[in-house]
Amino acid sequence: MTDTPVIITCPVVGAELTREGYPSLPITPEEIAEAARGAVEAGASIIHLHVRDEEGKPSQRIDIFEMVTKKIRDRCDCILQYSTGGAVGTPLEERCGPLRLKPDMATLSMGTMNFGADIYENTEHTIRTISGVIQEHEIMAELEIFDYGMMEAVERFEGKGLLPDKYHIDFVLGVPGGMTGDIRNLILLKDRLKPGQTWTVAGIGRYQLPLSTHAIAMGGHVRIGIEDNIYYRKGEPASSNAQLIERVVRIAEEFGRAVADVDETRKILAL
Ligand code: KMH
Ligand code: ZN
Repeated sequence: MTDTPVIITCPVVGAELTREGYPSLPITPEEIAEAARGAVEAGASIIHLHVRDEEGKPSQRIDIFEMVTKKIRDRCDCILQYSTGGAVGTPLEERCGPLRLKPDMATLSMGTMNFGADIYENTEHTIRTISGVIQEHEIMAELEIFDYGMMEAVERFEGKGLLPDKYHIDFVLGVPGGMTGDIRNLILLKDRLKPGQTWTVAGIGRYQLPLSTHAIAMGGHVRIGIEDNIYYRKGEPASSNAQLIERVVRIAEEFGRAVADVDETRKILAL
């Protein structure tokens, strides 16, 4: 067991959820910033950020990212990780747009996949382009791995010199179309990592709790929040991002791992 503090990343809103599906979904800049503040108070040091437009629709508009960033920065100290995935079907140029605001981190999905009934498109051109913009703005990349082939793609792209020199890895398990959150999948993926590579696991839906627990036990880090899972337990919606985080903090304590603050997170990720 490692005694490295656990980094908690919180995806506070995501792009897929609606108020119909989750009535207390944070949507306005004010609500998203408040949700981020609550998540940071509960133990998150990284906020994975999507934003919504005036109609509550997922958006990659730069002005909204700027406004939400300011509101979060006014409320709390955290590492901001912008989504470059956006929503399924967001044009590539829009996906890259907010990166000109130079967030601390940004996501980079490593391949195309079925995403429920849709297609989440990340062609070689998409990956090259987003990776290029991330490097141009000297942003720390988080590679999003939804399937085993994407782990192999990391090596392929790296071999061609197309990835940033250093990056963090996030295994996103349980999206219909990608790998499930079966623990054996996490073990398989982790075994493929280079020595010393930092990693997080994001369990979707019912996989969130078991995968978070295993990541803590296996020396990894945890992504936990409403974008990935709206339930605290079967049939009981989570009251907030913070409620989900508080449970992970308690589990980490039981395993003897502290929760990383922002400075510790920067050190662990060499940000
Ligand atoms: N909304 C998904 C289609 C990311 O943030 O980089 C993509 C996503 C990944 O959420
Ligand atoms: Zn996301």
